[in-house]
Amino acid sequence: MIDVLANAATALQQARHIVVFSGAGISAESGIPTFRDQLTGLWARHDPQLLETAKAFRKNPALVWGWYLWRRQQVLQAQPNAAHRAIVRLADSGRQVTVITQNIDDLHERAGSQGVVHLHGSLMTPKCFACHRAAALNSVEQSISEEGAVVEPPRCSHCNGRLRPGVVWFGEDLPTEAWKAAVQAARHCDVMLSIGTSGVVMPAASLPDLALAAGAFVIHINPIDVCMDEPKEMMLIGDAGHVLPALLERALAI
Ligand code: BV8
Ligand code: ZN
Repeated sequence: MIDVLANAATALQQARHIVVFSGAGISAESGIPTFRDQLTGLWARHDPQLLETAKAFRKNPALVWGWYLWRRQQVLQAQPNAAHRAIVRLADSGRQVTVITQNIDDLHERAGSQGVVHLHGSLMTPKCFACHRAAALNSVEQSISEEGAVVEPPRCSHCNGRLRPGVVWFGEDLPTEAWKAAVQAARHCDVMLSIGTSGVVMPAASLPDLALAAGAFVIHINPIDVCMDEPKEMMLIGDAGHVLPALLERALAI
């Protein structure tokens, strides 16, 4: 029986540059629902096409704004978990760690991670739908009673356009600098820890392939097997909040 944890620990020990690539699964243990989990997943209750596209916002801005206000409120009530904190310890171990996330929550930052690359934007950076200028965060001090409530988006102080969440919707390009930094890091890392992602949404899901093509090890952490069984791929089955601290303990005694 191959001790995958031992092999993963060895790869991590010898790594100088580590990329952490995270998805919704890393925030699941903080109480933030993922997208695809059958019952609890956001998409079990909502059609992303009706809420996560510019077309949806044009059609019903109050429904979409309410949806993101509800998600922001959930994130503000949540705390980083053991997986977010383990990544900070890894960076403190003197290795170069680049955190690339698909998540729009700020739990990596609240755990203490620096320079987090947000491929799909953030709930904390609203902007104007018309002039694209960033809006002051305090311009969205609205509370929302329950999921699905509609809330009229505030107006832009520059052009009076409607404010929108600073996230990347389907059909929208990723932020250029963020994508360039992510590709660069994936191509130059020794190990990529791919944590809590189903690997469906593009182009983000192509990053582990880029790392493998550049000769890096890719270590997946997920309760379900998402491995493509490439030679330098390893699959650690389990919850990130348990597996990642165990891996760091084994690899670096931290
Ligand atoms: C674009 C922000 C250029 C908003 C998001 C090529 C092929 C096919 C389709 C396309 C393609 N290229 C482009 C597309 C279209 C589209 C796409 O990929 N569609 C998919 C559905 C097929 N991509 C785009 O539109 C992208 N833009 O390509 O622009 C362009 C322009 C015009 C025309 C063409 C191209 C923009 C995509 C970004 C969309 N915005 N988020 C918001 O959040 O509301 S995507 C959003 O969904 C997340 O950010 C994330 O990326 C994705 C969800 O995936 P995961 O994070 O992986 O979450 P999921 O629930 O799926 O999985 C969770 C995993 O965790 C599971 O495996 C589970 O087992 C695991 N887990 C659970 N608990 C734990 C755990 N793991 C560890 N521990 C636990 N405790
Ligand atoms: Zn504006």
